[in-house]
Amino acid sequence: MNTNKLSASELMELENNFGAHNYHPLPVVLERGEGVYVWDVDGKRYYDFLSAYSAVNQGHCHPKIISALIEQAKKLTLTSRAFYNSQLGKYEEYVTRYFGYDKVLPMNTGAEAVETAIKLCRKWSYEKKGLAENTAQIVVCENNFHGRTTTIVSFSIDPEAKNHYGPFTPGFIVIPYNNSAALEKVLNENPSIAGFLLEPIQGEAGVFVPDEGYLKKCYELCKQHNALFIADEVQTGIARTGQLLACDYEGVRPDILILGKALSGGTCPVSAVLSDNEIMEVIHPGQHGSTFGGNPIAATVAIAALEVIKNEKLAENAFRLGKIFRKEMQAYCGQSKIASFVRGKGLLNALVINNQEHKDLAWDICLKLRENGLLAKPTHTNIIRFAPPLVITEEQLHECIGIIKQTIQTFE
Ligand code: IF1
Repeated sequence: MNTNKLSASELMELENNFGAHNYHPLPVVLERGEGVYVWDVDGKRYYDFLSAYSAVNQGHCHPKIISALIEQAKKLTLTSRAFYNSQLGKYEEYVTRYFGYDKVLPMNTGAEAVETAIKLCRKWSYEKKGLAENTAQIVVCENNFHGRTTTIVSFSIDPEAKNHYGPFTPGFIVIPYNNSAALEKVLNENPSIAGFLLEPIQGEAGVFVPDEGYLKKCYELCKQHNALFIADEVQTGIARTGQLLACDYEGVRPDILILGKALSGGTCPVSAVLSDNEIMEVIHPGQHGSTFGGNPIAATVAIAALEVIKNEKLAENAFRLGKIFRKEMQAYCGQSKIASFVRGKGLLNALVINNQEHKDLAWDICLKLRENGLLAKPTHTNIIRFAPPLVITEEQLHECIGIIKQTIQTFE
């Protein structure tokens, strides 16, 4: 087949025919991106309000990140960790100082970093806390999303993500989110708790923001019971919520911090697990690793991606513009029959749609938004996530708010 000049529908058909059907994408075929914009194969331009699930916080194809990627790609791409490479040490020093930890363990995807954190926590609990072998329990929350591996879906409560993938990994206790009393109870009743793993804001659950004080209270409870507080900031981290980390809002410094997505500005899979020596030193040569983890391209690109966050004050921008977005959208919701309310922090926001009379309303709104030049994706049938690249300007944001309001208006 001549793959030079295929139409959008031909390209979608190819994916449909030759790719596994593990996604249901919005019908738009993208071929180019720059900053807050993406273009489809017909040259139509859109505002990207998904940002590859927060992997492109720095904007599409940020010139500084792309330049770092290209320059390093021309020199050395992969050595494996059987040898040292010229970039990894510099990155490890940079990222640990940046987030304030002793050490980093580099991986690739978010799920791998979560797996790494689980292994680290378990090993720490046997070697430092003194739990009996194979008894460690990790507490997690209902409606969590931490990735797709067999162990991670073992403690999911979403049947879509979990069903028919068993048998499942034991060693996890699920408690309600945003309920520190539930954590206190489980810590009091069970002496084998190694740690508590949570998202500081639940992303997949529909941008569910816990009550103020929840993270701090949970952190304190973990300290009282010598359990590790493990924050999955794969989605919330790296300026998305208006602070460098969502945990920063409550002055909580996780014992183990998990990062991914925007760590590479969306150029290649780069994830990281950060902790202090007391924890990280339980892992010795041969006990954990990855062929690609810590590769020279990842190391170089991650420094550039983190520099952009600081230099362009993206956390500050997300904080300020997020307030404007929620204020404007909340005002709209006040006089709307179908837009119920908006929630979120920084530029991680969700609009809850009343779909009682029209089940596919959120999907249909997203199709209309696409027509009107803005890309967003519904989740859980009635929630639309709005998460533009953090380089968006106030003027652009106002234009986008206009598009969103105008679009929803046509469904009222
Ligand atoms: C998919 C949502 C976002 C994550 C947290 C770890 C990972 C993720 C907090 C794993 C990944 C994704 C993956 C993506 C959809 C997505 C998502 F819709 F499910 F909720 F971002 F909003 N921890 N999140 O959110 O990272 O292994 O994918 O690199 O299609 O599964 P990964």
